[in-house]
Amino acid sequence: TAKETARKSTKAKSADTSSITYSKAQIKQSIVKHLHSTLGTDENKANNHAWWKATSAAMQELVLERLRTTQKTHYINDTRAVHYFSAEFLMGRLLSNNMHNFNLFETADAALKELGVELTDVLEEEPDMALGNGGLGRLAACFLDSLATMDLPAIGYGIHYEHGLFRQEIKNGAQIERPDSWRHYGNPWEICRPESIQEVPLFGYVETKYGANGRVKKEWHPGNIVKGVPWDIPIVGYGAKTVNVLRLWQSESSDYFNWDVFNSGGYVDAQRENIQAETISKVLYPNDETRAGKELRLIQQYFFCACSLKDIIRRYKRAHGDDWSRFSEQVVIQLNDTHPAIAIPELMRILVDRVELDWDTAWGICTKTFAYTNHTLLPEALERWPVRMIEKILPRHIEIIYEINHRFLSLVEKKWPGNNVIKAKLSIIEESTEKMVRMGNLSVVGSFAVNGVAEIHSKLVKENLFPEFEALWPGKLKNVTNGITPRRWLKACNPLLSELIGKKIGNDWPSDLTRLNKLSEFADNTTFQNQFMKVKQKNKEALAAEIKHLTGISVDTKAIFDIQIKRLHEYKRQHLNLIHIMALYKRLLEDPSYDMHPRVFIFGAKAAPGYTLAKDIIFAINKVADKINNDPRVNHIIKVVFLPNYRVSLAEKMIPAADVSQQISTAGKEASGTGNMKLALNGAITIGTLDGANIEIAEEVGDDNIFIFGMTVDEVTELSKKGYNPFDIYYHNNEVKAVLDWLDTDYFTPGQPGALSSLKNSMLSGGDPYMCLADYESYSEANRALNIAYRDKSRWAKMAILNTAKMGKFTSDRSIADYVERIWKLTPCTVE
Ligand code: CBF
Repeated sequence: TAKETARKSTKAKSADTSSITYSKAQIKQSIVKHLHSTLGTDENKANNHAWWKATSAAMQELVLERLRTTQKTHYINDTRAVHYFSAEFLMGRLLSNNMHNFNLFETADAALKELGVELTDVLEEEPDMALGNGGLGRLAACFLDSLATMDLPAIGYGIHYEHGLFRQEIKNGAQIERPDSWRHYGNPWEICRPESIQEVPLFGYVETKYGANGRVKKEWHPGNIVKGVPWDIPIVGYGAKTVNVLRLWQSESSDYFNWDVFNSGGYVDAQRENIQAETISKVLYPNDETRAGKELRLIQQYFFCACSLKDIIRRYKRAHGDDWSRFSEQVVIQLNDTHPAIAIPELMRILVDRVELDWDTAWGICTKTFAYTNHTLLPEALERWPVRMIEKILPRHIEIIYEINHRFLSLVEKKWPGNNVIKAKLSIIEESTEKMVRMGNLSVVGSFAVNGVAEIHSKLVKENLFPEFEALWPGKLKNVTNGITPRRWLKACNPLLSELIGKKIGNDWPSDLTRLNKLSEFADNTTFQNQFMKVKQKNKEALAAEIKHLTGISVDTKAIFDIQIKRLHEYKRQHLNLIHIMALYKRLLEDPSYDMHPRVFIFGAKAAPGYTLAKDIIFAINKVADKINNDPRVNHIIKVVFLPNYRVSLAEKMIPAADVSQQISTAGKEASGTGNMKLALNGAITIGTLDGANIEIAEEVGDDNIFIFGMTVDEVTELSKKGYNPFDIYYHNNEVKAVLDWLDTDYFTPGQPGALSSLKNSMLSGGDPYMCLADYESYSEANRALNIAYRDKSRWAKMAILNTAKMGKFTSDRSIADYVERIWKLTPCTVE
């Protein structure tokens, strides 16, 4: 089974980590050496940043040695490899992760101590590599960790954004975006590989030529050529045997620099082209779940796909020359969402125009090479590009897309003769006022497998999004439930809990998470319950200190720490959480003896800069927080905290301290979620809807250990069909009415009545598209039940332990084992 594959391929490794013998003295010596000869400073002058760089350089020395052996082994064995194409990789920090994976964390800690330096301070110096928006990018990062851990030959391909996701500041309650400069002062992990630079054509026109044999030949004359410079980030697996690579492309102007303009004195004009080329990898589009629809975004997508394909082909040809028959045996390309879908026509272009294979052979290779993961059903996230835009930027690709579509529609005609409705629905080209290319349809047609990311989501992909594709190609649509790496999301981020678990059940769990299940045996044991909750308490104290440091707010660590961390989006319903907090506030004002355990509501979320309502919700959370936190009538019972600049490294501090995990999306909208898994793994109890992976979490932990509320997917569909009117609830539920009306006053925004009205409007006249009000009553009930459960210390401890114990399924090692078994058909390659 998939689980066994995961276990087998990682089993040896957990024992092997101990074989990495690198002493404290050696680490110390290496750090000092780098301080001196890499950074040109010394122990007396070095600040924490310099220590971070020197320590990273010392680690990188080990990493590169393993990288070399890995690459050599893969080359000698001519391994089949997965190539993970993703516009986003949300890596976070690497030093602590690499130390853990080398099993050198404690040794390095001791070495630095002897040098008079605190490792925890040094780790704080590392900027997050925030080359992603949220779940999709972080999933890619977890997958890279698991692939290396499981000794699977893999390479991640993406964009070397100069600026990752913006840094969020909060000014007077509102989000302000500041540029992120993750490599401003140099990044010790990346290696530039100028020897593997690629050139990428853009714009121009296509010439049709007729060969002597009557064969039509297409020649693309690009109007512009940019250079793709690869930067490699080594990816260290747990146990540090396999070190794979994440290759990120940076754009530069090509050598076709405009020398004529330059020589005739137009120095500045000649630079313009440089700047345009460099713009391609300048910045990550900060949208989660919405298409950007911008020319530059399409160019970014094509840019990294074209570079990556050339890179793959170069490597393939080194081993197989011009024998293309084995290409799809050696190469599998996973498309992380439709963002890299343009790789499909690009590979066709290479095979047909350059290699001169006939169409059918080329298409055969393509459709055995690509696989596609769908991450969302939200219509606004399904990419469609105007035909005219593709025509302009990629004139040859649009011809190829039309040809793919033409051949595909003949297949549809065979299956459903004369059915133009189905044809219009399945067509890759959408015949709207402005013709569009549907990247989802292109991805399904051009791939041999398509998967959703949780059981319910995959079911909906099959039944609602692509039902005809399922009929056309039964079995092509699959499920692979997401997962998270337990190395980062438990071992490294929660050392106290990891230690406790280790003492109780041994230290094999990071490479076989199902072993956590052994903790269930101790769920009723009072001593273990106390130990478990003591760790939670310590983690809460650490977070409380961080909250104080970041916001100045003091919180009671005996209160329930209730956490909602994720991108700000209406479907995730942070505003449902907020109106419920307001209702609690109101209950307390009206009845000071209202029975509730003190609770700190903690949020972390970035809103896309152009998403006004999302920013309004952040503003509202902060304004309500100001009022409640400063109201002596209630602030010993409720506190509300919005932690600015939510990112991977902040998540690592928040997650271990959570008592409650808010996973409250409208059923059917959250494809999977992965924060839900991280929080539960660290012993937080979920209050959530039956959406995405929450359903599978509920199955694992059992109904007694989760607070499920709200409508199911079917009930949501039913209600939409019937016609949902939020005013029905507004007029029948006094609490809902009072809270929404409160938003119209200036109670939370003194002197500015109406400053929070957009929230009320969205939930009333705006039609409440995500049905907050419909789920309100049930949410409020679930919160009551949660409050009662928390009062019973032993019951809560048992629930928390069982949440940790039952998370085995959600390791990304299991997800990867599923991909291997159901899609990639890879074999592990041990690196000696
Ligand atoms: O599959 C990973 C995650 O991807 C998203 O973040 C996405 O960008 N579409 C989804 O919203 C998450 O549900 C999912 O866990």
